[in-house]
Amino acid sequence: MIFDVEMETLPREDLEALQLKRLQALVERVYANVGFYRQKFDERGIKPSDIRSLADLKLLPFTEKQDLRNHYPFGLFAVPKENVVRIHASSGTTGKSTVVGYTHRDVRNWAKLMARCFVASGASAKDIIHNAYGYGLFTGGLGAHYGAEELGATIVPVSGGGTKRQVMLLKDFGPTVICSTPSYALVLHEAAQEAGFSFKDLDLRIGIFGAEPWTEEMRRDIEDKMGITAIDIYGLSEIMGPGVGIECHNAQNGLHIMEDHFLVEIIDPETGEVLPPGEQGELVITTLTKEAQPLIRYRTRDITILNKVPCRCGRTTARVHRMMGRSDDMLIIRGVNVFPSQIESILLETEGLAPHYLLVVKREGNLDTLEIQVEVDEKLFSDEIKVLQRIEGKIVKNIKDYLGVTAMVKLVEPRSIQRSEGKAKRILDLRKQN
Ligand code: DLL
Repeated sequence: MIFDVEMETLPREDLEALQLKRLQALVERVYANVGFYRQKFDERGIKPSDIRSLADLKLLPFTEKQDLRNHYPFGLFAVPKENVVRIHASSGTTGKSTVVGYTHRDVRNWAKLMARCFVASGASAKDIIHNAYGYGLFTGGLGAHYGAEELGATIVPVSGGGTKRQVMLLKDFGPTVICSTPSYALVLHEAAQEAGFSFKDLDLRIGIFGAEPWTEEMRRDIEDKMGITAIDIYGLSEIMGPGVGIECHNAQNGLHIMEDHFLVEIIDPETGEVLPPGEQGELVITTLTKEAQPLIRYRTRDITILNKVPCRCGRTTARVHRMMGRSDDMLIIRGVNVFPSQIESILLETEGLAPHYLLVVKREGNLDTLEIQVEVDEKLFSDEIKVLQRIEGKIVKNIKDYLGVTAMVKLVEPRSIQRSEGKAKRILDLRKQN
């Protein structure tokens, strides 16, 4: 099923005509109303009327997270403050948080896009949705909440945390859909097992997971353990929140971008040059319809690949590969670039390991070292030391063979790695603390 048949299946020609119309209106709007953009355009000698085709997008300047910080909190609003009905903000672990505003129409559009997402995932108005994304300044909770209501489904607004209670509600309310980070879904499943049951004993059939990187191997692990279809959902607060893109349950192969609202490009993160479909690079997004805080060519830092091949689900929208990492999370270990997701794939292909790990990066002298702490499952834990050593050796070898990096591997006890109720913290970079 498709929620907005007209928009999600527009012939590409019509979609691109709509995108151009919206882009031209956007450029006019930001030039007239946002000092930051007017100045950037003037510096480059660009006038809104210079945007005559979608290809002219490349004339426009990029927007970076730092630009939002420099204009903290409301400096990039394109409407008077009284027209803003909602504020969200990112947690700001690496500096001041970034703030986002929404008009009434922005909130309505977001709800509709999230309703599209639910339907793409295989859900319908008949479903009960357990929403374990955090409510509050984080966009996950309220984003999924409004979308579920727009669809007419039943939403259970549990938010993150209170794990034992969540497990009870999963049993008592019989939700058919769960929304959370993939890592928190694993925490909930673990807690269910402690309470004596498995997700497989419940009515759950779909998990809508995002807000943090995860891999195909993690998907398989989750689907096997929980007996559900695990769907990848992408978004970021600066652009809107969850719902910028989602996989369809028909193909589970790439995330459909809501292209009537977001114009996407893939660029070379070093040079800024636009790359063709099929090439890996940084995702850049222009918001075509946002009123309160539109962004032009926002550099997400997320690494992916654009795919314009039509999907068998019938949607005509372009897809992006599941996020392969963030350019700022890429570890450079003795000159070799590694994404945490590549390590996750290798770990989860190794039998006997649990999907909980921590990558500890240190500098010893002038050399970077990588230690991988990974939990073993209960069964393996009771095995002989020799067996454990053999597994450590196997992981070290696979990481060297596939990624070209020498790592130390430390198998740790079940449940010894810290669990998170939202986004998992998987990298401890001790180099940054000195
Ligand atoms: O995480 C919005 C969201 C909520 C998305 C719920 C999906 C579900 P931020 O907190 O601003 O917003 O973080 C955005 O999280 O740039 C990515 O690096 C990462 N991210 C989000 N979804 C995925 C995903 C929300 N499916 C940042 N796969 C983004 C990998 C993801 N990374």
